Parts: sequence; C-alpha cells; structure tokens
Amino acid sequence: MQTAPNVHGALRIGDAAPSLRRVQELDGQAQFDEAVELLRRLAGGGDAAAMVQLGRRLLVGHNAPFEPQEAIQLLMMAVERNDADAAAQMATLAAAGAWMPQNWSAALDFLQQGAELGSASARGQLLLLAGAGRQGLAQPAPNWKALRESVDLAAWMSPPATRQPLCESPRIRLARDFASPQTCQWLIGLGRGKVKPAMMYDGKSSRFTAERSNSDYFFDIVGADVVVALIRQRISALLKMPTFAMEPPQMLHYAPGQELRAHYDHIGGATGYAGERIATFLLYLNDDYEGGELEFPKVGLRARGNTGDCIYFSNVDLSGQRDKLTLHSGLAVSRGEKWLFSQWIHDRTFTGMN
Ligand SMILES: O=C(O)CCC(=O)C(=O)O
Repeated sequence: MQTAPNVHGALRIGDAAPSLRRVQELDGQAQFDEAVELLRRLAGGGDAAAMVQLGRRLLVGHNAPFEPQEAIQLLMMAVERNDADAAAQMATLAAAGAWMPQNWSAALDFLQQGAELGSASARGQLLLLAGAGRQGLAQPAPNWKALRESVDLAAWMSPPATRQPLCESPRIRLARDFASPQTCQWLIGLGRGKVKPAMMYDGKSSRFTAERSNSDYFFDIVGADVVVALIRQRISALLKMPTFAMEPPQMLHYAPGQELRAHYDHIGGATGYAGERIATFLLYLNDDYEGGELEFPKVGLRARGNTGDCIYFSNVDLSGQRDKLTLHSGLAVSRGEKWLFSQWIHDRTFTGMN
C-alpha cells in the first residue's frame, strides 16, 4: 500500500512546518487569535497546509471566528495546489450541501482527487463506497477513477425495504441491514478516540448527571465525511424526513457498566431550541456486547439490533404532541463495548441553539 503523503506537516518540513509548529504551540497556550493570525499569514503566503488548517477552523468556528465562506475559498485554493486533505474536506461539504449546494457528483470527484493525491480518508471512503473493501486496499495502486465511477449512489441512498413494527403507540420500528458491517466499522473508526463523557440536556442547559454515564461525540462538518452524509441521506429516505431537519449526528459509546437512564428525547419548549425533536434514529454499529438493550418501560418493550440494524421511533404522537410513552433508556452494558450512531430529527429546519 502506498503511504499517505499528506498528513499535516509530515511532508512539509522543508517549507511551512516550523511555523505550523508555532501554530500548535500558540494553540497549546490558548492563544487562539495569534494562532489564527499566523495561519492567515501562512495561507496568504501560499502554504496549502495552512489554508486547510485555517479553513477547517473557520468552517466550525473552532478556536477561530466562524467564517464558512472564507473557509471554502481557502479550501478551494488549497485544492488548486493539489492538497489531498483539502479535496477530502471539499468532498464532505459538497456531499452534505454545507455552505454550498449539495452536489454528489462533485463530492465523488473531490474524493477521487483526494484519493489520487494520497488522502487516507478519501481513499478509505472511496473503497468503502465502491464496495471494494479489503481486496481494494490490498491492490498496490487502486484505480481511483474506476472506483469513483463504480459507486452506486442510488443504492447507498435506498434504505432496506423490510421494516418490522416493534410497537404502534409509540411508533417504534426496526429495519434490518440498514448499513453494511464495513460501513459500521468505518463509522466506529470516525468516533473512536473522540467520544467524551456525555452530558444530559434538561431543557435549559447541558450538564453531567448520574443518569448518563456513557460517552458521545457530535459530528461537525470537519469530523464528518461523505459516508456520514450518505447515511443521513439514507435515514432521510427511510423516515421520509429531510436532512435539513436533522441535528448533527452523534456517536454513542458505552463501556461495561455504562448506561443512559430513562429519559425523553422530545425537547419542545426547551430554552433556545426552535421546534421539536420529533424522531430518534439509532444505528447499531456492533453487537458483540451483552446487556445494553433499548428499553421503553411504559410499554414493556426491550429491543436491540444486530450490527447494521436500526431502530427508530417517533417522540410525538399522531397529533404532534410530546408522547409520554416514549420514555426510554439505554440499559447498562454488562460486557464488551456498545457503539451506536444516533440521529435526532426535528419538525423544521434545524438551526441549533438560537
Ligand atoms: O443507547 C441506547 O440504546 C439509547 C440511546 C438513547 O436513548 C438516546 O440517544 O436518546
């Protein structure tokens, strides 16, 4: 396998690496304005790695101003300089339709470009999307163009036809094989090392509570990728709800003994939130653990999916009112670790806290 040449700084020692190291030092001292200023100078001097670092920060306002349009300009300038990471990031933006019109064909073109330039992420995504799996990885020089052309987007966006009703009131459904085991592994890879002790939202603010001992990770547009965007598109097709009404998706992780005690997902009237969280979608990324069932105590239901299955439910009743029967828990895991991909869906365009 070829080595991925574009890990920041790794092959740039000759040019901007010392200054990028200085950016790291400034960040380490929480001098974020200075770090951003230095990145601006490096990017202005034509350094593509600095353009990507700055672009990613400005995309999400992480220790930087929130300036998505400037971020896209920077990333495109880096793409023109053949930066692999910039191409991979642009693929995610085009797939998600984030700060630009959604364009799947452009997303795949960017992935191909990123893969050809050596982005490990773009390569992994393209191999997964093309269904090439391990055989593809074993090839000395995969044909990225051919792989890009073999991606069957329609199949990725079409959810499984079989749905099993688990309960009618509240409406709870299970669909088998929503995602392949390889896709589940990929998603776990995106969350591993990033999950942090989870907080609980009580309608006013988020805080650590004894009710919730698991960890989570919210994807932003930098942490997500084309695979995540396609999963959301597939959820949209399954639930018949638009992606623009979806909150940022989350990874949930439970180590042995960890749990999420009985709670509701609906938040209507909560401080600062517009609208209601009307549906919850949970994708089971693994099944080699014990315990950890999803329990709805008010209707006496306990369920869990196998790897790749999903369970989804409505948090409101047929008249759109918060449904008190949707009280639910993630029971304690007794052995192994449990990984879920979770997506909440709103009754309107999701604008976050405002
Ligand atoms: O982990 C589980 O099984 C439940 C997750 C859950 O209840 C939630 O995300 O609201």
